[in-house]
Parts: sequence; C-alpha cells; structure tokens
Amino acid sequence: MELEKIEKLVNHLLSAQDKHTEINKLTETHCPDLTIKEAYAIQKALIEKRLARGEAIAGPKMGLTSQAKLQQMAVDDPIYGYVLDSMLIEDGGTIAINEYIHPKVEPELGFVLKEEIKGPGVTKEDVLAATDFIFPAIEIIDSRYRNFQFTLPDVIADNASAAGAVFGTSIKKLGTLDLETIGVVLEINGKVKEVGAGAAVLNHPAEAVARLVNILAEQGKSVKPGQPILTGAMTAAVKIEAGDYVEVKFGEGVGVVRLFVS
Ligand code: 0L1
Ligand code: MG
Repeated sequence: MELEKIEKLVNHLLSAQDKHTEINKLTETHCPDLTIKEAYAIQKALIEKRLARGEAIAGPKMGLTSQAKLQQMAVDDPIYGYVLDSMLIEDGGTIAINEYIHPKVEPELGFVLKEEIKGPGVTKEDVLAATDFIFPAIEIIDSRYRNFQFTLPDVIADNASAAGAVFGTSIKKLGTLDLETIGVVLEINGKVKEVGAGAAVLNHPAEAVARLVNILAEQGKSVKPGQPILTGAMTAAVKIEAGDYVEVKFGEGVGVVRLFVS
C-alpha cells in the first residue's frame, strides 16, 4: 500500500478518535481487500503519528485471546496493539464517557518481564521463567468503527481497539500462583456482570505473552524488560456508561482495580 494512502487512513482513524465519532470500516469505504500485513502497516503508522504528537508507548497489548473471539473472527491467531501513556488512568481514577465513542471494559492480567525473550519458538514456560511480576488491570476498548463491528484487518489497523488502561498498583511475584485457574469478577455498580478465569486467555495468560513475543519476532521486534504487557480479556467485554463504578477483583491475592465513569 502506498504511503500516501496509509497516511490518509491513519488520519481518518485518528480523527474518529479525536472527535469521538464512529466511522465506517476501512474495508467498507476505503480498501475492501485490506490484508493483515497492510493493516499492521497502518497500525504502525498510526502509533508513529501519535508518538510524533508527544505520546509514548506504555506497552503492548494482546487482543482476541479468547476462544469465543477467535471463533467469532474465524482466526487462529490473536492480534496485538499498543497501550500509550495518554491512555493510562490511575487506579480508582475517573474517565469522562464523552471522551470515548462506545467504550467497554475488560479484566486483564498484566505481565512485566525481568529479561528479554526473543521469538520464534518462545513457550509459556519461557515466559514464566522470564517474568518479574504480574499485576491486575482493566483495559478500556473503544472501537472507532460503527457499532463496534469490524473485520480482522479493520481492528488491527485500529490498534486493536485500544483506548485506555488502568494498571492496578498491587504487583505480585509468580511464586506458586496458578494463572490458569485464577479467577476474576467484574462488577459494575456493585452488581456482578462477568466472571472468568485465567484459562479464558489462550488456556493460560503466559501463552498470550509467548504468542506476542513470537509474532513480534516475525517483524524483528521484541518486548523490553520492564514494559507492561496486557495479556487479553479474562471475560467478555462490558459496555460502560456515565455514572458507572467498575470494580474488578482478581483471585489469589492479585488484587482489585477500580474505575469511575462520569
Ligand atoms: O483487547 C481486545 O481483546 C480487543 C481486541 C479487538 C477486538 C475488540 O475490540 O473486541
Ligand atoms: Mg483487551
């Protein structure tokens, strides 16, 4: 795809984000034959443009890590995108709903590595051995596309719907933690909305990190030690509205993360 066209698509996506207005899918209006490779080229240019605007990368995120979402999109592989510093909200902080389009929240486990691991061929055991600590998180996703509907290339170009993240402050060493059976409860206004477990994320959240490292290796990229990595939703995403109070509680003493919506 020509650089000029990539630039045009990036501006279109950024304008939707900045104006908080949904747009038609790129595959509907601009490029019906958009490939996965081209979609990542658009995502890369979009991130570069945001960096040029003064934002910084906080860390990578994995998306489409549940069997349900993979089946829904008819794909085998999850996708990745980037959380930027401008998307971070402090634990217990407040977001203004009118700064988003149609946001949803997802409970996720975050990983921080103590050493660099390079794909290909990285396994979840390699990831566990290289992990410094994990932390509880809420991801806010907000597709720039109409009705939150997209094809796989569309959502990749749109930075995997990344829009916000609350990183919990309680960090936890792995020790004997079982991340496959670790539970999570997502409550809104005191009511349980979703319940999940670590195994919802590619059977084990460390598998999501392994897949990320291996996908990045194909592009000559890696995850830096110390960078927070979001591994993917442990439950279905839940729509949020003004006035909501979101509380996500993880088992095994991993902690609680909170978000207010005004
Ligand atoms: O973080 C995610 O799993 C979202 C990936 C993109 C798909 C979606 O927006 O639901
Ligand atoms: Mg997510």
